[in-house]
Amino acid sequence: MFKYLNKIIVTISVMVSLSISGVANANSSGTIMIPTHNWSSQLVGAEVVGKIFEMAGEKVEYVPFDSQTVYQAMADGDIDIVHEVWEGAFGASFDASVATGGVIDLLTHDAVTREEWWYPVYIEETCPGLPDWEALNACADQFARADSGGKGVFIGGPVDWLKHDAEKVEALGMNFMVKNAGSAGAIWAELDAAVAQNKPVVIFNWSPNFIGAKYEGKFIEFPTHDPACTKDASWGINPNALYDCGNPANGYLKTGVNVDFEKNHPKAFAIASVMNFSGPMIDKMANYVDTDGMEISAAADRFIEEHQDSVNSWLAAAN
Ligand code: TMO
Repeated sequence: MFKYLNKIIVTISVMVSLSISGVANANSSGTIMIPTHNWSSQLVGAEVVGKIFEMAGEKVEYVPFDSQTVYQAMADGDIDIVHEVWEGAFGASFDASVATGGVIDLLTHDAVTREEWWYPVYIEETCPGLPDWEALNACADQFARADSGGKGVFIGGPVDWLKHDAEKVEALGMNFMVKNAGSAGAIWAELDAAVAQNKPVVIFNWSPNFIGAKYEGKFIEFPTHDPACTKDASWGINPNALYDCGNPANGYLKTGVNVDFEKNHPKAFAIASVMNFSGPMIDKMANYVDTDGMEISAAADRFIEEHQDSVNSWLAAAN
């Protein structure tokens, strides 16, 4: 009997904590659930948002979450707010969650975003015609590796960013293969190693981000994005395939919230409605961690310190 007591206690406490988090969003005394993802600006921003909500008297909890499935979770009420909805990576999942009626498209940040293939500028010396994608493709062999069968290697992001790079390569008939990095840090490691040896490399990158301050580089120019490109195969230069285009070059960055967020957390809702991040703010969030080597929570404190006027104006919305 005693042998099982521990297990029973553990089981009961798991059930209790599950039911507590299960009702967390159902009333105004609940905890605000904020997801954390796998790139630095988001991790810092999540704690900036959380700390500001705490200043207004709310309770918050951070939950590591897949950056695609988080949208359904927000529609279901398990997540309250996603403060970095990048159009290129998450627009489709976000739109689907808004269409369920469970998510509100609350705010478009001032930050304008781009997510795309990117190279350090010295590559232009050996590969003429960049940043055009056909020029890149003509130089594919320069980007080949021992295990790539003669194809150029593109270092993509983690798979949950769902960039459709393999489909893009296929649709555009490029002589490239996609190697997905396991983390944002793994992309920067590939870039650092290549730059140190002056070797060709093409990686997934985005803006705003810290890396543009570290190395001079450019995004590859693919055929200009059009919403039809990802929905209608007949659109674009390949009449039989989706994704024969680049990502949006002037993408949005949005905040989305659960449909009951206003009812459950009116103060946090009021703050989130005006908490607008600029491009340089997102740059800084990434930079504190990726350049300065700060811990996430300390970086969030520093952001708040260095943006006291903005933070105060956001907090004022709760009063
Ligand atoms: C989703 N991201 C900003 C890493 O491209």
